[in-house]
Amino acid sequence: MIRCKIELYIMKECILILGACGQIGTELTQKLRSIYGNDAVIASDIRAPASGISELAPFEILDASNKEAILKVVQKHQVTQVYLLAAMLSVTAEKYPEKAWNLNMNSILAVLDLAKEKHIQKIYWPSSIAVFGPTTPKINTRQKTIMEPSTVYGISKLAGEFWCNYYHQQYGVDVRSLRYPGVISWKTKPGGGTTDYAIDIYFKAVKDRKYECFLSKDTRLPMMYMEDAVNATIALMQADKSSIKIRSSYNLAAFDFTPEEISEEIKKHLPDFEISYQPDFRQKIADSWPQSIDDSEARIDWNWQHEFNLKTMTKDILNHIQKK
Ligand code: AKB
Repeated sequence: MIRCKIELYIMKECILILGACGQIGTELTQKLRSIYGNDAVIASDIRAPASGISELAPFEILDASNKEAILKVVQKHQVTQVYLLAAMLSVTAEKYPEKAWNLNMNSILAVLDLAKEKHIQKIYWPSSIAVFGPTTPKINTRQKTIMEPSTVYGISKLAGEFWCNYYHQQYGVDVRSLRYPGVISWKTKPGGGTTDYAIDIYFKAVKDRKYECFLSKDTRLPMMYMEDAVNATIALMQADKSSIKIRSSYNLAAFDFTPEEISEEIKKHLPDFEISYQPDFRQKIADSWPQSIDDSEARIDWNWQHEFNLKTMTKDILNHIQKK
């Protein structure tokens, strides 16, 4: 009788986060470390965090668009998965179109190539509602619809989505992506986004009891609390490969509101809060995006469910900022 000895090698996951000091990167790193352990999640960014490297250790200084530098870190730590969060957002990208295009495109192409060359096994890359444009139907915007983005950021995200799908079809790369709406957080502030007003408003409400909004009072945009965005990201990455039917990027939604509606919600906690409106160039960007998103594919394919709404999010954020 021939005896076959089957040895099972269980590969330990090691995750590299590119852009770990940013708004989403900070909270995603914390959550992934609570799941996989500190040493299994390597944080990285173009520069050291303001609070000092030791707090984020293990930490690497890394340019997300430099493929060779990423490869060195991948090999050093035997990285299996990469979460690429480094990007230039909508407002900053309009100011520096070339820089934005280079960062947003070179980083995703570098990581896709590393997966094609079998250095890494899985990639997470965020897209955005910015892939839609002025000609897209605005209410309950579907997964597949007219997509003619009018911003540099949106063009780079839509091109990135096509590249993700291409690398999956041609080379079997396991890349997963979500089209984030405006993500609202209180731990780390974002920089250079159009939806950032919905974060600043809470800080100004607590500190000054007034806020001047750069969007008009009836500008409705899709939004989500950070906790839900982080949970969605990890759920997508942990989902069985066979359940991921969309390899460009999934629509993702929780709720939507206008500046007037968020200010009314804040007033329930801080009755003397006042808002005024001074729309600027960012209004045009906001006007080009959907007002609400249909994310039924994400809910069906990998059971996405959000938890927070405007009311519960506002209560939670104000509690945290007031304690801070
Ligand atoms: C931005 O406002 O640029 C981002 C986004 C919607 O992707 N928050």
